[in-house]
This record gives sequence, C-alpha cells and structure tokens, in this order.
Amino acid sequence: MQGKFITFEGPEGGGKSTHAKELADALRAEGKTVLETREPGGTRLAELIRGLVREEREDPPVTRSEVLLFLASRAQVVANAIRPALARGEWVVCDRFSDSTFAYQGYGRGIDVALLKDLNEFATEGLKPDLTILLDVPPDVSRARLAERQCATATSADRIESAGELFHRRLRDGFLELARQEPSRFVVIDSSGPREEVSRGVMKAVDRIR
Ligand code: Z5A
Repeated sequence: MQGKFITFEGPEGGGKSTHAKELADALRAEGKTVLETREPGGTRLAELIRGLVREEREDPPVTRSEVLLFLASRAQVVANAIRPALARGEWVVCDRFSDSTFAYQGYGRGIDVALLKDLNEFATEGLKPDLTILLDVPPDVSRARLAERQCATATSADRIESAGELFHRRLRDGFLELARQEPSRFVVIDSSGPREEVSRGVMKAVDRIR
C-alpha cells in the first residue's frame, strides 16, 4: 500500500517546523511509521545544498542558480528518501516542498510560475503531496516571530529572510493564490492565532486523507 505524503508550506515564522514535528509525533503515537523531512535538505547531499542557498556569501546564487539548487535538493530527497518511504507504505511529513519554489522563486523573485512547474515536474518525476497545509501568517507576525527567535538564539536573519517587505507580501499572496488554484490538495490555516488552535486545525486537515 502506498503511504501518505503531507507538506507544510507558508511564509517564515508560520510554525511549519513546530507543527510538522508535532504532527509526525502524533502520527507515530497512532502507530504509524513516519518519515519527517525538510526542504531544502533531507539527505546528505541535499543538506549540503541547503547550506549553499541559505548562507550569506560574497557570490550569492543568481536567481536562476537558486531555482536549480532548490530543484537539485528536491530531486535528491524525492528519489532517495520520500519515494522509498511512500513505497514502504509510510507517512511522510515534509517541511516545505514544491509550493515554496512557486511562491519564493515564482511570485517572490518573478520567475515564470508555469516554467517553474515544468522544471519541478522534471525534478520530482511528478510527485505531488496528498495534502498541503498552508500555515498563513501576515508579514508583520512573521517578522515579529523571527525577531523574537533571533533574539532568543543570538542569530541574525539569513539571506532569504532578509529580502524586503514587498517580496514578503508577494510571497504570502503567492501561497494563497496557489491554494486557491488547488483547493482539493490545500488546507489553509490562519497561523497567527494560538498554537493549540493551529494544532487542532492541522489534525482536522489530516482527517481528510485518512
Ligand atoms: N526556499 C525557497 O526559496 N525555495 C524553495 O523551493 C524552498 C525553500 C524549498 C528555508 O528556510 C528557506 O528556503 C526559506 C524558504 C526558502 N526562506 N527563508 N527564509 P528554513 O526551512 O530554515 O526556514 P523556514 O521554512 O522559513 O522556517 P522558519 O523560519 O523556521 O519558520 P517556521 O518553520 O514556519 O516556524 P517555526 O520555526 O515552527 O516557528 C517560528 C517561531 O514562532 C518559533 O519561535 C515558534 O515557537 C513560534 N511559533 C510558532 N507557532 C506559533 C504560534 N501559533 N504562536 C506563537 N508563536 C508561534
């Protein structure tokens, strides 16, 4: 039996990592085998690519390289981790996936979204999530949560987090547009409210694919 594939998407600070982990733990508590992974990353080579795209550097990737790096990371994690887990009948919970490319590099950076969808089809060999949970937060909430975290962990914003206000508005609108285009795959949850409420929304969304 083929497993189930769930992705978390949305702007930074929406709680994707928090809720992906919580969901994976809840599914394990039900006795399911769960692969918890993330993008970019999820395999050794893909984690190396993650470092390349996120760090501040003197020669940052131009937008076209950025696209290809994210897609290279995705091709690795799909072929070497996600597809094998699904074939074993496991549940896969992934923190970001294809919709992040459409939102960040497409709506955010201005690359043609239709072209990105074709390139993504090549990288994933057409793999699509059974369910995508979009944790939606407005840019001011996103900024406040990131600032709080940076303060608590004494870190600074990475290369993508530091993009300007307009970029972050286009990004959020882009995610919402993607959700409007595929209502049967997406569930949009307002993630600016209390954590427990978001958790309940996530579990309700997952009931759709059980
Ligand atoms: N990227 C791309 O451009 N193209 C692509 O194709 C892909 C990715 C796949 C990955 O960074 C970067 O790569 C990302 C997109 C780009 N750009 N940036 N920047 P990442 O994976 O390291 O970071 P992220 O995905 O943006 O995650 P994040 O910043 O860690 O946010 P999050 O995972 O959504 O949130 P969190 O870590 O669970 O929570 C953030 C904080 O808010 C934390 O302190 C929580 O305790 C708090 N939190 C969470 N929920 C709540 C609620 N409900 N109330 C109050 N506080 C909360």
